[in-house]
Amino acid sequence: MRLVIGNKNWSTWSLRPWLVLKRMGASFEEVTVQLRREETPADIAPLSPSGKVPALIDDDLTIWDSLAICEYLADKFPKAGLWPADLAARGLARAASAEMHSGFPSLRGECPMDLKLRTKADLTEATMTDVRRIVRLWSDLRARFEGQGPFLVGQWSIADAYFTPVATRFRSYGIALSDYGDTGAAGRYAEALLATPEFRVWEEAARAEP
Ligand SMILES: N[C@@H](CCC(=O)N[C@@H](CS)C(=O)NCC(=O)O)C(=O)O
Repeated sequence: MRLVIGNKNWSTWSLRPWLVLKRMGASFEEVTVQLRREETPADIAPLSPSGKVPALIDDDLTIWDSLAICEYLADKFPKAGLWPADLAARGLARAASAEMHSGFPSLRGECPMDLKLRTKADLTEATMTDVRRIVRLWSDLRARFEGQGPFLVGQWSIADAYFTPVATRFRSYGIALSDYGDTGAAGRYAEALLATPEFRVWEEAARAEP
């Protein structure tokens, strides 16, 4: 398998399936396309029909879009446990991932992932609303699955891949979750996401990018 990704410092959508592949211990080749360049569309075109990264190339099949790639991997490798076995936990993990994949436009637009950045941002009301919702979502699921592990629904799942870039944004833009309703669980969850060995490998590679 080959995973086509963008720059590690910026490409949140690439980070998600990359984390999933690493977490499951899959062997795959990374193909990196430099984003934000004049030649970027021409470089992506032969690799991804949507003109966007990530894309997973598995023999003669190309799957584009981060969530479809994660679902494809979960289907192809059912023993990897990429979604929880429990029906309720799986439904909730999927709902959280889908909400991230399609939502929070204000946070995404105002606070793009930049792993090297540390600042204190003045957020707009719309972004503050996004942050409050994320804190609520994380707090509710952590309360429900607290006894089952440190991740969103206990054990690590695709949902955690979806929220790892969000945790980096909170860190980069100096967003204190306690200002948005967190009583501790959301902050601890964000720390757990940033502490996984897989994310640390990605982050180190991002730091080395020019
Ligand atoms: N919904 C898509 C979004 C993919 C996306 O927007 N990728 C960006 C990079 S993170 C991209 O390829 N942009 C093309 C460009 O910068 O020219 C997914 O989940 O994969």
